[in-house]
Amino acid sequence: MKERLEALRAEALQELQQVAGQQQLNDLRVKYLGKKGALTEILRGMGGLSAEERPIIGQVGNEVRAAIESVIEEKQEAYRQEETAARLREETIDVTLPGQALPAGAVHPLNKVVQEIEDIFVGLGYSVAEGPEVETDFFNFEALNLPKNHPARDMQDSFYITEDILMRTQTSPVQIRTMKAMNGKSPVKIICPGKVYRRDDDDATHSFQFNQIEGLVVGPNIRMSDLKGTLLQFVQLMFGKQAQIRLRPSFFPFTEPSAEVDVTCSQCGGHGCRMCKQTGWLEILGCGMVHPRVLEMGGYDPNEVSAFAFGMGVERIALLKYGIDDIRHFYTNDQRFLNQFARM
Ligand code: 2U9
Repeated sequence: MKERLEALRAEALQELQQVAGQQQLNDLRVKYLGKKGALTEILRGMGGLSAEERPIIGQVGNEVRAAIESVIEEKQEAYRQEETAARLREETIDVTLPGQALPAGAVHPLNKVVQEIEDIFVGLGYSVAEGPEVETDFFNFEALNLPKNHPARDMQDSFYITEDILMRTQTSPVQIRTMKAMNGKSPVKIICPGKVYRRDDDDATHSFQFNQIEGLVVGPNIRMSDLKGTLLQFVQLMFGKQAQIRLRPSFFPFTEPSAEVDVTCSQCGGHGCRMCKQTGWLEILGCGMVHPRVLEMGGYDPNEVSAFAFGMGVERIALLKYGIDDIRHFYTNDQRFLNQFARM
């Protein structure tokens, strides 16, 4: 039996030396080491051996199995390495080939201006607050001291959805909502960016839908001088250190006193030109001290706190900043217009 085992080893190793391919290697594994293979077949005859012979033949059997297994494993490993090398050769990428240029998108100039204004006010310690574009009569008008018969509430001026629900005409309802949510706590220091809707005929300076940013600061001893200092700071960060402002008395139902704010004309530096109609000034926003009735409506005691507010149209700021003459450029998405802002 020992001779048969040794002969089997020699035959197997000989055949394995000439193996060609994984499939054949597998077949040889089955042929020699499988359940019905040659080795099992020989060892099955061990039942007829004496007690002394059995362990000796058993050991030879194990040695033969180990020798065949070791060569099979060696061959298997060589095939694996060959396969990996072939895959690496096949999947090699030439990193020096030129890439495919994809057209890059860019932030829309209006959103750019919004981001810039937000950055300035966040730098001054403000938070950004947002709210719904579909509003109730209470938040859009009533709470802002625009009672039922006020001319600004004319059906002709706003987009009404029902008698009590409309598209907001300004972002001020967000400030009212924020004040109410604060439950009389101060300070409040927010800016509210967003789209607003008015029934205007579209032209170079008007649109039925446009973007606003309003600001509100509530706290003890908030004064007009705080408002003016804040706006000067904003204007100089937005238009440059040389920019100056002036406040002209005005009227809004939600602020008292109220003012309109002009900035020195960036075109002529304040000397007078066509753009500023020879005045040296350009109007950029409205502002004022929040009306005591509005403070009450927001849940504050006007004897304990005061507040300032301001509001600006983003399109107008963008027109002035970039010297554009028609806001309709912002809405028509002409690539030749938009591309000018792509890398600004
Ligand atoms: C609350 C109290 C007061 C916001 C203000 C203006 C003045 C203003 C216009 C600028 C150009 C609107 O886009 S525009 O047409 N806005 O002049 N807005 S004060 O006053 C508020 C807001 C909220 C609670």
